[in-house]
Amino acid sequence: MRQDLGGKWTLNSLDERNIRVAADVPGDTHSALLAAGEISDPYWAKNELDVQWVGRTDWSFSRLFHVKEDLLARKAVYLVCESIDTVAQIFINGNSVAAVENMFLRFRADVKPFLKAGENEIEIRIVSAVREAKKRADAYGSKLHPATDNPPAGYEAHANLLRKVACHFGWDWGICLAASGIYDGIFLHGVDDARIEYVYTDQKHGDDFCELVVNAEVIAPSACEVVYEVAVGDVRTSRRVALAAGINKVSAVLRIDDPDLWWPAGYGAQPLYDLKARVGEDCYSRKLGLRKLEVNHKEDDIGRPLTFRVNGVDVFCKGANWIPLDAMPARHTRERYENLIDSAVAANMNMLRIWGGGQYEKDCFYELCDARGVLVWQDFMFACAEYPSGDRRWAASVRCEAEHQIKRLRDYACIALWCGDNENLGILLRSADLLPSWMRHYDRLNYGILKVACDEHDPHRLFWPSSPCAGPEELLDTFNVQLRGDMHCWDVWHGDRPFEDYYKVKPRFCSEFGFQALPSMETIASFAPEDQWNIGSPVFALHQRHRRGNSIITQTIMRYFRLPEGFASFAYLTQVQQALAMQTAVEYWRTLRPLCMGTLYWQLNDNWPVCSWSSLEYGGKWKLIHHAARRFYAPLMATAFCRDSEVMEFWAVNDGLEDRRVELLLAVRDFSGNILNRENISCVIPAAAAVELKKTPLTELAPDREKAFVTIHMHGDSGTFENMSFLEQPKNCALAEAEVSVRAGADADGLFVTLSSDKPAFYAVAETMGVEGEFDDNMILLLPDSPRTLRFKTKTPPRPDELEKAVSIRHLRATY
Ligand code: BMA
Repeated sequence: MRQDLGGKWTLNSLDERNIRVAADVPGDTHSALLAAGEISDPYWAKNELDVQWVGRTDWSFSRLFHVKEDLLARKAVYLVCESIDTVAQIFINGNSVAAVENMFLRFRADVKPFLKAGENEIEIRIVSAVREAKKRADAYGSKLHPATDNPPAGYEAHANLLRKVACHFGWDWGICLAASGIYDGIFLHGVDDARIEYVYTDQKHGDDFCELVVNAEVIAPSACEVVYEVAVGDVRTSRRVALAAGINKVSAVLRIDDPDLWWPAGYGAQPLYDLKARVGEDCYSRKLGLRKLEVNHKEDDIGRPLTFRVNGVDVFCKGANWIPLDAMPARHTRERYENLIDSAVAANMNMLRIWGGGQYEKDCFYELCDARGVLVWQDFMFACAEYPSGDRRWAASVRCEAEHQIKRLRDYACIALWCGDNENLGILLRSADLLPSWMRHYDRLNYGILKVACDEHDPHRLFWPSSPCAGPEELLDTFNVQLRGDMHCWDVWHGDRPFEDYYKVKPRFCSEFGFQALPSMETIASFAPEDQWNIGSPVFALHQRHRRGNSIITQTIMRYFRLPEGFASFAYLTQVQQALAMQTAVEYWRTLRPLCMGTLYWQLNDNWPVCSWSSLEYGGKWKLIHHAARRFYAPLMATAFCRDSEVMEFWAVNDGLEDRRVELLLAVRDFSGNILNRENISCVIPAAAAVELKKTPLTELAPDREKAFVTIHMHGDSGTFENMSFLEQPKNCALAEAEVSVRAGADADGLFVTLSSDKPAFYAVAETMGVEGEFDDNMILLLPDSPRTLRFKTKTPPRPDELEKAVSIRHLRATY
């Protein structure tokens, strides 16, 4: 019997401000204060600076609730809180029930002795995380290396002392709010006999069957005998089990013949079985995907691979890194998760990495990944810092956290591996002065706690000690070392290197690499007044958290392009260059398969409106790179690039399980669009392979590389794929001025616009400021006599003539 305690609570400040406002639970401090008008929108302009006091204040969440006699008639009445953020004391009717200090742990305790029939009060007092973290840092025996680079100067940076989302204190893309609150479920659970705590299955796959051991962890208030019933799809079994008082593990074995296997997106369907378990009167149900997952990281003749294999098939992992979807946790709604995950899948992604500076995600995240076929690289929540694993209390809490999260998540088909942290090993190996103490802390945490928990509770999944790293037991800084394990390749961004430097890198699996861009004008307008639309302005300085972010962006524009006129053109060009950076890396690395078997760029999403490496803006709007990702991650892709400045290589990549016959037209054109040189190739691109189509010296392709460009048109059963490459940096090319015309219309499939151009128009983008909606493609090449039709997706369709009026076009030549 459950009684939900979510709903309207009261939020009080425990200071002289004496603020008292209504608060939604689940919810956070800032969302409640914003709704009550106590603070202004922290995402607007420089308001962040005015709300810093919220994270420095102690808060109390409280509510009254009515308890009925029949709840109190139960043997035990548990209070269950999925996540309390973070250091807090729980009171019922004025009695202190418990202290909590880890938001990644579920709290559960029998509170029956504190309850009475009729009206009751619950209060959760949360101390300021900012002050508490500082206090603990000062009290810790030695100085712990905090995540210094990332929280902006002036903020306290000791998130490593608390079990709280690290980026709540700010990151190099993240606002510092240090929100606190009560998240996910909070309820009373009255029980008489056994209750199910966790259910988890072991899958053993044979040729045409899957043997499932369905284990349940069951808690019984006293010894008893109950029936344990399990059903998976229409196969069921039941048995009587004797339970002792306390924690019990019960199991049942089922055999599913000819199972419908679960596949990552692009490799097959995602059938999910209904799993139901019952122990006495307590029931449990979930969806379950059946698949065999292996990870190959055995030394080979090149180095050490990292290859994910699902149902015997090696999967080229294509995706991005995931950060928490909003700095105000009350806004973590299922609808927004769905929107982002759908956008990832629409861009042909099949893996997301949950980055260790954020949070173990809500169940709905993993449910959606299971349903859509998105593999999940799951970090434990440790990032870029030294952790106090020498502290017994802290270590015990993290042990419980790891166990809880593994047990909670291990039955999701999508989870592909457990990873100890983000970058701790790499950073510590570079910090010679901190090495001995940090190495001890790292070893105790990653090998002494996390690996042990994985081996015990999820022995069939790989534990990867850190990202990046060369693999279990190896101590190698793989920020730059290639050919072993996973790599974070940051030289182009952090090292101010040209995009062509990606051609010098051969990763086995690149789990981070990225390039920043400004968000769209629409998103810019949502955080900056018009007089601040300039990256030198104070508002832009605050909405850019990487110290050199704006200078790297600007300098790179100067490397490749002519200086754009006007802020909107500048913003557009930053998005074009971001897309080109990632396209350069991914297309090349995909041609290296099977040497390289994965690319996850940094980063998929934003947790507030900001200039960052994301491909989806705050709110989910696609940056141009996301449109480019749909192409550079296409299962069947063709590309042309010059690794040295003299030769152009043409490649095709097929990630699919079937050979593909394709017809290719490779053309060299001048800037009026005339074909100077063409070649038709008809060939088969074998399954799971990259094929070099040809290699041509640039001098043979075009006498003057500043006056020509290359187009690729590939056609086959699975549709058409197009790509283009310049032979020279665009700023040196003699681009023709192009006149693009727009015609809007509507048909049975909805609204569309058709774009035509008299001359080649590069990276052409259609925008609709003021009319809400998105085009299904963007950043395209418009060739004369080849109009392109873009579909317009919107919830509130305008008339075609209104759409036509709202559309504005940008393209490269029009920026100067
Ligand atoms: C990597 C990530 C993040 C960071 C990003 C950009 O190091 O793991 O910590 O936000 O680079 O600097």
